[in-house]
Amino acid sequence: KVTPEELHRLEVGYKSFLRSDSKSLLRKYLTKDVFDKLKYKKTAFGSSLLDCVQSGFQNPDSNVGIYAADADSYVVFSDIFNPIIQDYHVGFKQTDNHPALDFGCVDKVGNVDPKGDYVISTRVRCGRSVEGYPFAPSISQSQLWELESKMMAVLSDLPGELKGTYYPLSGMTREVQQNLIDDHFLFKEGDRFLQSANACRFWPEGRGIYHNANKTFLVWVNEEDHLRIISLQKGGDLGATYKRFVMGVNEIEKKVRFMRHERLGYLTFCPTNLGTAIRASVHIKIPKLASNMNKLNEIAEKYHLQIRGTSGEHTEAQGGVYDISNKRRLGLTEYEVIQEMYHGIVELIKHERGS
Ligand code: ADP
Ligand code: CIR
Repeated sequence: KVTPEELHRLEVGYKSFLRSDSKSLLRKYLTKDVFDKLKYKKTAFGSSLLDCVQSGFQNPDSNVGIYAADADSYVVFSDIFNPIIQDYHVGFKQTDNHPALDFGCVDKVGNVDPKGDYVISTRVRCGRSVEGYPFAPSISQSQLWELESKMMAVLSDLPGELKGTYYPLSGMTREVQQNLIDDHFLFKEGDRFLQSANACRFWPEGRGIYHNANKTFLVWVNEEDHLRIISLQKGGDLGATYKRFVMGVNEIEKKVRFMRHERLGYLTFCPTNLGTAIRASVHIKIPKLASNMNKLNEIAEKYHLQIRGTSGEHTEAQGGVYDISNKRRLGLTEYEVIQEMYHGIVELIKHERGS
């Protein structure tokens, strides 16, 4: 049961949230009716509404503002998750089901910028949660260590091009860590959205990064999600990047069971990552479009693209370099996600060229 103290903190938090100028999806959909209906509820794992919304309450500049404190939160607090999911993933309704996994024909995916005029690098990543382990706010220190060792064993067995080394965050020098972050390989530290969601407990214990020798295949362990599986390379060859990504995911899935929900697909901590959990992005220089942000935003909306800064979400573009990716991940297959991103980036480049 929700204790009187928890209820009090929720009420106080909600009141000040309503006074903020937040433009988050949480602000849009957490009406008084929804709030009053959900404020007494708890999940089977003991999480409350506050555990899901405290990040959005404490960071009114959130885009979304909610995380699933545990897998059951998507069900118990569906009155707030469903409208946010429908809005973010552009039309995925409460009655819709996410399609079955379908990577499609990886050899059919092309280069978004064959002449190499605009795209600096291409990256495809997915989030995965591992069966039997709670999400970040509830995972214990020993579970973090256990999951890390399990993943170290799995990763040390990867074949061919995927072969690499695991580097734990604890014990890593500041300099090595910062270089990996600056080169866009490693997750950043101290993300205030994750911290206030209670997702950084025991940091840096149990966290780490695996990568192959030329850093084109990477796996993040126990950051926002249990796993982030990443393929990254210079230039615009989405096909090659995607092919390596699919190979990596398939190899890992031979040894690890991922959490999957009948309606929502792969389960992740943040509702924006549900479904395929794929974000396919380019680092791209588009100076003409960038000088007309209204136009750029209009094109992004039309093709369901999301624009981020050079160092990822909640950062600014440096030197005119934007991170542009698919926005939707739920309600379409893996192959469709990649096609959507491919098509969007090609159109964007057409506009930049002015043809
Ligand atoms: P996510 O893991 O959800 O994609 P971020 O937006 O924080 O999260 O990005 C993680 C890192 O990946 C950042 O350092 C970002 O700059 C880098 N990144 C994303 N897309 C690309 C890309 N196409 N090329 C190079 N680095 C990229
Ligand atoms: C936010 O709401 O801004 C953070 N909690 C991060 C949400 C994930 N962002 C996204 O747009 N994919």
